[in-house]
Amino acid sequence: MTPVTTAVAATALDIGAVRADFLVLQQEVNGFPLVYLDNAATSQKPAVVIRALADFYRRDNANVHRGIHELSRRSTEAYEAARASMARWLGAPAPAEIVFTRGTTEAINLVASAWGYANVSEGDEIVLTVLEHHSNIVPWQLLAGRTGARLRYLDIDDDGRLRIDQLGQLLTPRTKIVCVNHVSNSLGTINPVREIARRAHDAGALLLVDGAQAALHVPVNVTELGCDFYACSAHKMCGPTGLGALWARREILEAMPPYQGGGEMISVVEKEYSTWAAVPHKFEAGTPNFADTAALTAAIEYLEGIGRDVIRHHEHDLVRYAMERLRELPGIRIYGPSNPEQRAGAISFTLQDAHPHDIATILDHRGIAIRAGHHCTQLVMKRYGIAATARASFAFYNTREDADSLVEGLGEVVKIFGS
Ligand code: C6P
Repeated sequence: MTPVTTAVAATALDIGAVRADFLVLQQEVNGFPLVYLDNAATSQKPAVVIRALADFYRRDNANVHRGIHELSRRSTEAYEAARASMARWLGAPAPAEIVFTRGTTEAINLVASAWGYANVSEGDEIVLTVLEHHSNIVPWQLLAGRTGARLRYLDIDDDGRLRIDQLGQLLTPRTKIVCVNHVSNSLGTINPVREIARRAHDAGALLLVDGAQAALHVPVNVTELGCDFYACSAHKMCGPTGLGALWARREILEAMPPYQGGGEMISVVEKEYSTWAAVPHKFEAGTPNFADTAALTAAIEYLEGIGRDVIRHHEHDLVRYAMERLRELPGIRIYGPSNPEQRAGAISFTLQDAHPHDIATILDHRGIAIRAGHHCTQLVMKRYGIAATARASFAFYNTREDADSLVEGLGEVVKIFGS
């Protein structure tokens, strides 16, 4: 008899209760129960998050840090509580090291602009990887274009894993920063961030981690990872859209010039110059997204209630199961690590000669939502010599039955396009 270990028992997810929290999942699309497998694009929101947003507007709505009145006090408290929640979720040493942004994209642009222009000059090198989302490429191209810095790229192997062996040759005394995603949005690869941090630091460079696809799916602790910057988006972790966070080590934030100018980020304004507010407010010009931060706290508390290890365990089981089932389809090619241990929720594939958009359309007719295209990772597509993939991406509220529906729907694709 196989003993049930307490570890496994402790990681069981009450999937029925969880799904009941996500009202959006309880609908039919095109006459079929919705199977939502587009979680890498955005996650769904549990009822507590939707309620928190509505409650904030109903009860507490006022601008933060400005008015000395009860509602403004509540709003400010909620805003700073969200910062503390995000710090806890990312394992950050202090809430003051969390800067709220519009999302991962803005967080990376903030670093490329504010840190970049102060620290990168002609002939310096920035190390990226071909596995990056465009959000972690284009801001660095803009910086390189304006400063004369050089971009260098770490490749991936055929299995979609970073060629860490190339780091020795790519890291030089001119390397200022290494930028890498924690989890790939198109291949699902979980990258060895800790090792990359060590190597970058040994070379005298900083490490920025794009955590957009990690924040919900794998345990994140920025202190243990040893990185210098970590960016993520609330909407990909059951929180609201239009909100994200940048974590950076305090001394780095303190040394950085502001990103944008405006209200909230100043200490004193004179005719010719201004001085800056303390970190993190120095980086939060203008009225912040205080209503959505209230909902973010609810999202983080909800996820903490389930438990990160429970989420990871459930998703890992789903990905392993989905990969096994997908491999039954004739002519399928799955991109990214063949070992599910090295993956988080996203599975990219092509199926015979069917165009990924046709695959997505046929699945949509059966109520199954996936994404098709280059997933804002054109360098990954180029690496494999393809234009697009179909991508099914799982979250903790998905089930093995969702994977079965996907495979059944793809069976229909094979029937239509099969040779
Ligand atoms: N990826 C996807 O379908 P924003 O848009 O700022 O919230 O996140 C940008 C971003 C940055 N890095 C990675 C690894 C990402 O996956 C994303 C967003 C979505 O894959 C939309 S393109």
